[in-house]
Amino acid sequence: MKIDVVSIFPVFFNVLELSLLGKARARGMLDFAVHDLRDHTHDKHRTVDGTPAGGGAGMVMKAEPWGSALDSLIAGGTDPLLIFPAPAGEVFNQRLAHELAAEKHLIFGCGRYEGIDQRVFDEYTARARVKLVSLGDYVLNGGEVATVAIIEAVARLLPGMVGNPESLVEESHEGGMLEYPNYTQPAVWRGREIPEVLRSGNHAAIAKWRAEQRLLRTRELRPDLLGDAD
Ligand code: 6GU
Repeated sequence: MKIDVVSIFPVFFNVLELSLLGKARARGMLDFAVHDLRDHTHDKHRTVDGTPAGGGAGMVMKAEPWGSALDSLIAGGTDPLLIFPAPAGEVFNQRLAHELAAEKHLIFGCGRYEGIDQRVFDEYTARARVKLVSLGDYVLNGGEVATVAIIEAVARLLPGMVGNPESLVEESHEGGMLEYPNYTQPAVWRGREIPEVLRSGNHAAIAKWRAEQRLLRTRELRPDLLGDAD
């Protein structure tokens, strides 16, 4: 998979080297690049923003640097998906993470200030596939944090990224439920025992217990996931 990010804070993405991403790149599963939006300006001050047309508070990101940056990235004929993180977007979840993991080329456009000139969305919606994605119902200062979160969630789903692919199947939010509780040695810690069934060696009983626990936990902590909000 190829991932390009356009941002005015390229160093923001250095954290990705620490997590799974460094591994993915080293293994050649991910071609990841960050591009500084200011490299697509031509004035002395490398201006990326302007005052809002019609007046109002804050600043709006100018269309020209975005046009220059995105033109160069979509030029390769890779049928990329352009993702603009924004509070107005579709709320990100595990289903969408799987959807994005099936793409060949993702381009993230990280907006700052009050947003990007609307004509940028209009232009690229006409020329490419565009998706607005939100992390949740709260406001961040820009798309960078959201992009880091989305890339981490997507990259770990790429084939060969986790040692044991079964751990992907059983984790929280797969199959629309939370994960069952996990334990490891010692058998007793501060008087608290590992549930008997997990030490029984009875694999059918363990699978049954875990399935029950997933349902109980989901009902208790996230009933909305079950769609019956009880
Ligand atoms: Cl993706 N961007 C911004 N700026 N704020 C957000 C968000 C994204 N998701 C939640 N809040």
